[in-house]
Amino acid sequence: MPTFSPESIRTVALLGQGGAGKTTLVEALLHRSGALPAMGSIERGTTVCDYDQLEKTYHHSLYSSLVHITHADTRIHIADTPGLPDFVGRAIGVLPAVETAAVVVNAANGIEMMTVRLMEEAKRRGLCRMIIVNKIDAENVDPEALLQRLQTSFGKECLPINLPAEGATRVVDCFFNPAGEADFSSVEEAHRALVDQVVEVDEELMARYLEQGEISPEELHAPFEKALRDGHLIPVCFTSARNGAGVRELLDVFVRLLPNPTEGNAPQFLKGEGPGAQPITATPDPRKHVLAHVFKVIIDPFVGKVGMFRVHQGTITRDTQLFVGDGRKAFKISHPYLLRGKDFVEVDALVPGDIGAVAKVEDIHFDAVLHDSHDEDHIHLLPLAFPKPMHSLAIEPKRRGDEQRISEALHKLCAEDPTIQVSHHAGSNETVISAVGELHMRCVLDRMQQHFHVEVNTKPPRIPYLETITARAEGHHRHKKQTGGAGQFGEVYLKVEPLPRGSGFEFLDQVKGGVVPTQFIPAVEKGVRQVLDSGPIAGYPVQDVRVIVYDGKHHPVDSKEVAFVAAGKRAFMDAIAKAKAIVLEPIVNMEITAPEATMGDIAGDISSKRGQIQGTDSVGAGTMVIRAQVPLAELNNYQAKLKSVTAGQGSYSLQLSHYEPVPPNVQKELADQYAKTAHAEQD
Ligand SMILES: Nc1nc2c(ncn2[C@@H]2O[C@H](COP(=O)(O)OP(=O)(O)OP(=O)(O)O)[C@@H](O)[C@H]2O)c(=O)[nH]1
Ligand SMILES: [Mg+2]
Repeated sequence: MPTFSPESIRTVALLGQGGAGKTTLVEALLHRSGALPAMGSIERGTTVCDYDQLEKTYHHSLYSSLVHITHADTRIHIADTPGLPDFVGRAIGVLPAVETAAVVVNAANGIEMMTVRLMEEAKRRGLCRMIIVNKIDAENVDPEALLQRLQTSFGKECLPINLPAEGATRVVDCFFNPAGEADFSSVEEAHRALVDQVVEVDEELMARYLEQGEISPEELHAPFEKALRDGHLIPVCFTSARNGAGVRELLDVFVRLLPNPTEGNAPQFLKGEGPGAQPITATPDPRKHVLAHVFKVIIDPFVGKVGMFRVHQGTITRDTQLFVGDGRKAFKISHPYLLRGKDFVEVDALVPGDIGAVAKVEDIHFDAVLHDSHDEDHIHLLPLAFPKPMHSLAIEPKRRGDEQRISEALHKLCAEDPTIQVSHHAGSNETVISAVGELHMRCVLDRMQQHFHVEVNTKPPRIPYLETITARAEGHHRHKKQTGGAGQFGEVYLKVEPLPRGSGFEFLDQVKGGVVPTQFIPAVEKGVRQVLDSGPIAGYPVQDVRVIVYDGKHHPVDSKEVAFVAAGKRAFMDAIAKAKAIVLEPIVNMEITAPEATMGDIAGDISSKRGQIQGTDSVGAGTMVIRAQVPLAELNNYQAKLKSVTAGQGSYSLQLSHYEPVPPNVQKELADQYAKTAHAEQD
């Protein structure tokens, strides 16, 4: 396979709402370019990109996947991404690998939640953006109205490069050779609107345009790229992946109008950590040092670890030695690959703009920078904004003895997917998996079973309640033991006081005259701390308490550490029992994004969950954001609830805000449960 120069490479990510037709469009593009004799289909599970068994089961892409197409002597790398909200992290993950984000809109459904979200994300990342309106062949579509809505939502910069024609069986070009009849609007007008918009970025060209009335497409090339880079132009193309309308034209647009790696907005790398980090820009020059970024890792049970990376600088060949991040041990790329769905295609060299893969390199991890010189370490990419996983389940092995294998499987899954988190809660001895949503969670569990052959039982995780006190109180204990020879003696008087919320724990020594000798004070503190893990009401950790030891007694022979640990513990238990303890619950900040029409139902539901609405904002395209504070304990299964209220169009994020006392009835319930389990343990 020939090596292309960076100038003859294009990189595009297809993004957008689930079901918009991205995966099918990749089939159509592959077929049109001659790379596939016949198109596969989602329904039969035969597409190049959705090759995973779970993708075939769900009829949706769950992972991003890559193909490369040669068209008009140009190599086009295309990343197909998942459009379901749970997997948005995997779509966002590929953004650092491409110059252009092509957001695919379903002509039948119009602008949807993920359309808005991904348009925003691509803009934040500084990518060139274009919109592909797909499914123009479908029933009841109105591409004219949709084009207007795109302009209202994303700006007048959204201008058509072509328009549907002959009842959406083909498209007519409005840029290169504007001639012919479109199904709506005028080709001539669309052409003029494009040129008007493009010349605005170049004053000299604009003057000439006003004088001559026309500018050739060649002269428009450089200002076109600038307009894309500046977000001054968002080209719109129309396609039907099903009947092939606009597919060849889309390949032409990719080749002739999209930026090559030297024309796009280069991604921002940083050298060094923290606030002192210096921005550096990679130069897409094949002769310089290698700089590549790993944007995806998969752990295949057969092939092992596969890292997918984008080359930003330098050339990678069979002999290239590369370092992973700040690692000191180089590895040799013995086989540089391109990917085509699940297939590896070996190539001689990868140059800036190429998206390649390497297998069986253990040190490779997600977001790693690969380079070939010690001068290039401590380089990383500006971090991506991944959704925080908030859907949690506690797991335990179905089969005893599987603990180790489960832990290994989880470790691998986390290495692949930055939106999965695993934590272990010592208090409840629970292993908790957090995923972005219910479907994401189901896929994680399915994958554990299919690829790693481990099965788990799941249950909702315990809510991390806390306990605290609301009144001052005094406590006392005399520990005295006389068994045979040496005795044990220690006596402690202490006070407890409530502290402001979030202060934690304080321990003060105000003993006068050495009645409790200084060397035993740490023992008293140790005893007190033993109680902190398990509060008096329901066994949750105790917080925001000050303990002051002010008096006591010792014995010259029998006083020893154990005696004061025991006395401190008992004295603290005595005090806390009188200090009007309460249970605190975590309150989270919640941000719900959903269609405007569902806002009433959502707000009502939040109020019924003891939540407080703090504000709402419109984010355009009929979409609103509600901000609220809600007790975490009320949000079990919220994903399912929101899904039913919004017909799958809503999404939400959570963040811990603060702790508040639980209502008395909840406290009683927790106390009763605790009493029951404590009883059960005693029996
Ligand atoms: N009528 C019509 N149907 C299409 C077209 N393109 C795709 N479809 C159908 O739409 C459905 C969804 O297509 P996909 O290609 O899976 O959509 P996607 O954008 O990849 O969806 P996710 O992977 O979930 O993000 C499938 O049933 C396709 O056959 C089109 O141009 N016209
Ligand atoms: Mg897909």
